[in-house]
Amino acid sequence: MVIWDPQIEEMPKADIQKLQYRLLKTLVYRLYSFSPFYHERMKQANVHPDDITSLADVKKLPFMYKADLRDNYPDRLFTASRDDLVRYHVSSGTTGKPTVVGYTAHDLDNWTTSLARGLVSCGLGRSDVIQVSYGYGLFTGGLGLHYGAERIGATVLPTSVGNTERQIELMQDLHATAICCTPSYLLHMGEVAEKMGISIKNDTDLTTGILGAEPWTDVMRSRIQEWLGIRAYDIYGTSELSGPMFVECTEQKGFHVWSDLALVEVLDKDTGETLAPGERGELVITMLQKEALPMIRFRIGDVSVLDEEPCPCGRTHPRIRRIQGRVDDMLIIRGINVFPSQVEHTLMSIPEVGQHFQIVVDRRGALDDMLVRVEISKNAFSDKINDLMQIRSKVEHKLRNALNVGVNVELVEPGSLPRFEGKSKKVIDRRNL
Ligand code: DLL
Repeated sequence: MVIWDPQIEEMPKADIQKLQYRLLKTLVYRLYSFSPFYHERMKQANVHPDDITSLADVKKLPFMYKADLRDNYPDRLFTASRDDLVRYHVSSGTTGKPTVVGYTAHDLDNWTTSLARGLVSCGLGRSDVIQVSYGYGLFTGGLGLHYGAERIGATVLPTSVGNTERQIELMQDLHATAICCTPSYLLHMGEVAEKMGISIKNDTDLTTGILGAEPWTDVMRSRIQEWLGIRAYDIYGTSELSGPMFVECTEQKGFHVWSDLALVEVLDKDTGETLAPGERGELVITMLQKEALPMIRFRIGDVSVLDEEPCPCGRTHPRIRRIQGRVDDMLIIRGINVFPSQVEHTLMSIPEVGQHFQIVVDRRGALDDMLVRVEISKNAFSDKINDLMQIRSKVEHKLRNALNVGVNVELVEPGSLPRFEGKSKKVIDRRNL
């Protein structure tokens, strides 16, 4: 079995924990001494770096939330100087403001290393042609996997998203053996290929899919594997951690969390208590080596289970199982994070829009489709079709700009959407994942 970096990946558990403790201690001292934000947070939580005397003491440290990044937009949480930054990525925040992530050269190197390990762990190497069909724009998926794939010596085909027919032609002509994209985009590709008279299973060299950035299930995996004739591996990460970081190994039973880079805890979302391996709870991650945007006890909002059982692949780093849901209401539409609060924020800034709206998410073919039904305000209500069309395109345009994903808008009469006495149900998700 090929392992990218055996010294780290097969390190005995006791040594990993010593290394983690050393890295945590250094990180906490650095942030307490040099970052006003972390200094203040630690003071409020009544914890001093000297109080961290074992790895378990990580529990004493305060949590961080996505809202901290929003409140410090764009870069007030950065702990590297502008001169040391070499890259930005941007992802959706919980309201109008996006989340900006900065990287030093060392951060990019560690991110690339984590993906190199992950790609090797699912069997890829120098002889592979890896088609990267995640977005390269401000999203982390494209460039992250691009550099990871180059690091292992594979040949990269950087197709990014869209232009699906051309993607399929290139996949065939350049003999791509692996594809990195969202599971729903791969399903869409499969359908488009069939319309072109091409079977991905029989007419291409594709053997491997590195699929993630959105929730999917093992049942979906079986279907994809059978239909497209590939092995499909889950890949997980978030912008705040750098981007995609963890890929399943050939066992296909969860992601190894590289412990020299990340310390993972699973907590009860309500009490904040640490749960034992095997118990389901909210993932909390501390990035042990990040320079530009360190994250301490970041409450990602994803639900999973920590698996400390030895893995037959030989890697000693713990695994987290497939992501089982969110603790908040974040939706993922074609791989892009969308918070209902962002939709509300945008709609409420448009005077022609009333108080009520509803989000309906569906699957059209293999792709997500988002419809926002919007009550028009009484003042703006008109029976002239032209006026209504103008308002509709204004709302669509504003939502597309704010969310980075195309949305259909349906204007409805004032008073026509359901009203609720208790919690309102603003989202109807009809996707059956
Ligand atoms: O989605 C990074 C990424 C790129 C992961 C390419 C995998 C492949 P964000 O846009 O910040 O980053 O979104 C992160 O997406 O908190 C999860 O809720 C969800 N997510 C990501 N991967 C998975 C997955 C990228 N494999 C948010 N399964 C995370 C379920 C996933 N949810």
